[in-house]
Amino acid sequence: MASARDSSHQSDIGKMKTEADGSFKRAASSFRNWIEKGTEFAPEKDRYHLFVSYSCPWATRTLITRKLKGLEEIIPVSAVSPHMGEHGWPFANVDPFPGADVDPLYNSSHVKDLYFRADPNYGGRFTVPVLWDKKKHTIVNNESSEIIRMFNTAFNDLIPAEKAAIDIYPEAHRKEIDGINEWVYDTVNNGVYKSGFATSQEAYEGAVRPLFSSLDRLEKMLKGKDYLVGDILTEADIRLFVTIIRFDPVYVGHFKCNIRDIRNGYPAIHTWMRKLYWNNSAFKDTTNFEHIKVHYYWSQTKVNPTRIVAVGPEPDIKPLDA
Ligand SMILES: N[C@@H](CCC(=O)N[C@@H](CS)C(=O)NCC(=O)O)C(=O)O
Repeated sequence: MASARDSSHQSDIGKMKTEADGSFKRAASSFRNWIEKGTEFAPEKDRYHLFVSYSCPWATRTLITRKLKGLEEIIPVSAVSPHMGEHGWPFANVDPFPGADVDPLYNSSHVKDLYFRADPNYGGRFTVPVLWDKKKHTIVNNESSEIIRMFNTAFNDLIPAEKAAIDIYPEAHRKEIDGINEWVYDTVNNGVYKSGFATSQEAYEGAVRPLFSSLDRLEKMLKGKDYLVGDILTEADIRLFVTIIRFDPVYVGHFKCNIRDIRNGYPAIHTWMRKLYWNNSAFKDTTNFEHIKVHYYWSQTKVNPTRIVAVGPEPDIKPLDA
């Protein structure tokens, strides 16, 4: 169900404007419903569907949490092609790509078709992740930080006890997690985008320097530690991991985040990242370097007009004993 009106300013990243000072500001997500017992969005098996891109760090937060919590059977997933073009994210029926899927619900061509199905007057960007309700034929939520909180608790009655017991946002650590999330979001997760999408020298330096100050701070925090908060895996690790795993393959070159790289410049962050990746399939199986690299280098033509995909670094991630 495509809209008749021209929505290219919403879907084409090439038409996206930066602020007058050359800085990039991320728009807030617009579907913010909550899956909760006793509400119109009740937790049910096979009622919800998750649409993602493997390339997208925000979407990958939801993939990692879905797998950690053992929600694969409860919430099926479909992945788009990494070629985000003038119509936004395409499904495999219009842009076949290894690892990309078709939309099994409506055979949509693009993610934007889902947004217009949910709201014909939708005026925002057509972002992933999208958590879709098959019963109401609408978007439940398109904000990854909220989707992972729902995955953490809402379906606990429907999964095995050992999966229900996994808590990535434990009560006792919430204040600390919230505190870390705040500056990691602003300077690291979004900091790489602010650096890469900047269209003035000042805006770029205003993003890249705080980014590396935060990496320096994280390096100290992770020295000799497997996790950021306490000695357990929390959403703070998940939210940081998705940016760090993309750092050397994409952000160093494509987004000019090159004061240092992770593998040579940050031994503690590097070890933390490799342990999560190599020791936990929720991280490894949801990381697709091909989708990651092709998406950024191909789609963001303002940053990389030739669409040439950089070949390095080799390997994408080093082994644990390197
Ligand atoms: N706040 C959102 C951000 C999601 C987001 O920006 N996703 C990007 C891909 S990494 C996207 O789909 N962009 C499409 C566009 O802006 O056209 C979340 O965390 O879920």
